[in-house]
Amino acid sequence: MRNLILSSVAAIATMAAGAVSSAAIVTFQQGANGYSGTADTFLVAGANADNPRGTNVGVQTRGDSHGLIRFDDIFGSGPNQIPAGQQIISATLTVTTNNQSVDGFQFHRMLLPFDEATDTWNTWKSGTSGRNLTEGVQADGQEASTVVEYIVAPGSVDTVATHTFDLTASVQAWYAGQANHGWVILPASTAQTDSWIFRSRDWTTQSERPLLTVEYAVPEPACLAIVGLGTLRLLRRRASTGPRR
Ligand SMILES: [Ca+2]
Ligand SMILES: [Ca+2]
Ligand SMILES: [Ca+2]
Repeated sequence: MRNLILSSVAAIATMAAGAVSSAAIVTFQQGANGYSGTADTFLVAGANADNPRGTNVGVQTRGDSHGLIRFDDIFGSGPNQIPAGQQIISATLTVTTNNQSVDGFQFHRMLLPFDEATDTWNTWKSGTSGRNLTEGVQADGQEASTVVEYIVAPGSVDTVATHTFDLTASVQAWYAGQANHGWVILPASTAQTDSWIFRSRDWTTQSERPLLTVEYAVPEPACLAIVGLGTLRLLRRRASTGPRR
């Protein structure tokens, strides 16, 4: 009986360890695994201030240009979605830079929806639907969050390469129920002239399109509940086997 109890303890320990190692990774990239929920575009002053750039193969940010990107349909019970009742461990965005920049940029969570098919530099000064009267998107707590979700430090996207940004807090907030309107990428200064362009979801080569990677796991309280239940059963077994000894 002691051996049985010891083996049960070992099984529970394995179960607890297994819960930690059962973390799953799901990726979202336009055209991969049937995913088609990426929306991306940029808003730019000047000649294209009234022209949507949603079908452009790049997302451009600089002093007078704001990048926008969103991944829809990432939560749900589908085969390549994040199911309910999990814990988001990490979330990263990986992009392929094809026009590098020495400048700095920052990601902010969008608080209002955007439409890559219709939105432009000038539609974001409409004064309607929550939008303010200034061209482009502002991190004013109205159009976009004042919180910087990720700082792209000067010099960190100065090569033609893939670049990855930790945006865990955003995905955790969306998973917790906040509306997922994606991110705006703003220049650190309106005076910046060195464009940063990464390949959009419209880029021909699927593997070079923006990639959202999310790792999730069974939340700890559930693991503890399983262990607790096992301990309770053990104690009962000890109690029931006690008198036989
Ligand atoms: Ca696009
Ligand atoms: Ca605006
Ligand atoms: Ca550049």
